Amino acid sequence: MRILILGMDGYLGWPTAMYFAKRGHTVYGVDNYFRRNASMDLNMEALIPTPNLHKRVKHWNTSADKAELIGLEIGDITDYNFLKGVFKYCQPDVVIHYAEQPSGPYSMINRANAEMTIENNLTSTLNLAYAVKETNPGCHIIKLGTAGEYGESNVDIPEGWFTYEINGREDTRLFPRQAGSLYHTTKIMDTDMLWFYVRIWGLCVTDLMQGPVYGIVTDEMYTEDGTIDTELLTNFHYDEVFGTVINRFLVQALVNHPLTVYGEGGQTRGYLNIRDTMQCVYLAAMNPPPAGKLEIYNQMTETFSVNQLAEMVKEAADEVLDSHKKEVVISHVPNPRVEKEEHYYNPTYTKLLDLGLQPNPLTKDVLKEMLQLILPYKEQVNKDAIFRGYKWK
Ligand code: USQ
Repeated sequence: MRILILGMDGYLGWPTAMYFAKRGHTVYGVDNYFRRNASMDLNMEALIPTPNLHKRVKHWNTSADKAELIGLEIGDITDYNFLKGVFKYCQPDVVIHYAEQPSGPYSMINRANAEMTIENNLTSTLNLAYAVKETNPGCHIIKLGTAGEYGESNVDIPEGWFTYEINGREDTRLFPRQAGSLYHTTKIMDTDMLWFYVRIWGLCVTDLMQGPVYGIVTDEMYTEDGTIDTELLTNFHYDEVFGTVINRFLVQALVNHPLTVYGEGGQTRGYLNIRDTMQCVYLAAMNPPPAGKLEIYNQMTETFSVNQLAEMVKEAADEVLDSHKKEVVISHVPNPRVEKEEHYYNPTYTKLLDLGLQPNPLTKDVLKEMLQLILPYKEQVNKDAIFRGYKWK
C-alpha cells in the first residue's frame, strides 16, 4: 500500500514509517518540525539526539535491507495547498494523522499555546478531510485520537459508540466525552469533525483512542547483528511538557530525582508499549472500515494508577542502578493539573486484540531494559526540564 504519515518526525511517526516500510509498503512522510522547535524553545529537548528527517530518511534508504524506501516532504499541513499537493503526488491508500500538537501541558501554558493548539489541530484535521475528498476519496484516514477524550468516566467506557434509550426509544451515538486539557478537547473536536464528514461525504475513517505510550525502541531500530542503530532512534522526552509519565519516571530515577507523582496518585489510565502502538496502527491500516463508517478502537493494553507505576519504576530502578546510589524516592507533588486523583476507570479494549494485537505487557524486565538503554545518556538529562509546575489554572 501507499502510506502517507503526517507528523513523521514525532515519537510515533518515525517508528511507524520504518514499521510500514519494513513490511513492504511505500511510505511517504511529512513534518513541519513543530515539536522539535517547541521543545528547543522551552529548553526541553529529547534525551537522545535524533538527526533531522532528511538525515534519518537518507540513512534508512541507504542501509535498510529488503525494505521499502521512505519519502519526505518538510511542510505545514495547516497550509491546504501544501497538503493537497502532497496528496496529489503521493496518492495514498492510507493516511496516518499524527501531525498535531500532542501535549496537554503545552496547551495549558498560556493563551498563545492554546490558540496554536486549536488552530493546528483542528485546521490540520479539516485540511485532511478536504484533501482526501478532493484528491482521493477512497483513502483510509487513520487519526490518532486519545483515550483522554473519555475523561474519568464513572461508568464503563465502550469503544467509541454506545446505544442508549430514553422513553422507550433507542439510538446509537458517540460515547459522551469530557476531556481534562485543551489539547485533549481538540481531539474531541477532531472526532466530531471527522464523524461529520464521514456522514456527509462517506469518508473512511479510523479513530484511535490511545492511552499514554512508553518505550524507546522498536525492532526496526536494530541492525542485523542485534545492536541498536542510534541514527534510527525516535525522540524520547522526559520533560514535563512532552514526556509521558512512565518515560518521565524512568529518567527521574536515573538522575536521583524524586518521582513526581501528581497529588494522590490514584489517576488511572490505559497504557501501551510503543511496540504495541506500531501493531495497532498496522492492524487498523489492514482493516479499513467501509466508506461512511467511523471505526473507533480503544488503543491500550493494560491500566495502571500513577502510584502503581511509581512503585514499579522504583522496584526496577533500585535493582538496575548502582548500589552506592541512593534508593529511588517517590514524592507526591501538588498536582499542577485539574483532574480526579481517585476514580473509577474501566475502558473496554478488545477490538484490536480481536484483530490480532499481541500485547507487550509492562513488566519489571521491560522497565529494566529501558533503564539500561537510557543509562548512557544520564549526563545529558536537563534536571530543570523535569518539573516546572505548569499549572492548569
Ligand atoms: N502524571 C504524574 N506525574 C508526572 C506526569 C504525569 O502523576 O510527572 C500523571 C498525570 O497527572 C496523568 C497521568 O500521569 O494523570 C498521565 O499523564 P501523561 O503526561 O503521561 O499523559 P497525558 O497528559 O494524559 O497525555 C499523554 C500524551 C497525549 C495522549 C495521552 C493519552 O502526551 O498525547 O493523548 O497521553 S491519555 O492519557 O489517555 O489521554
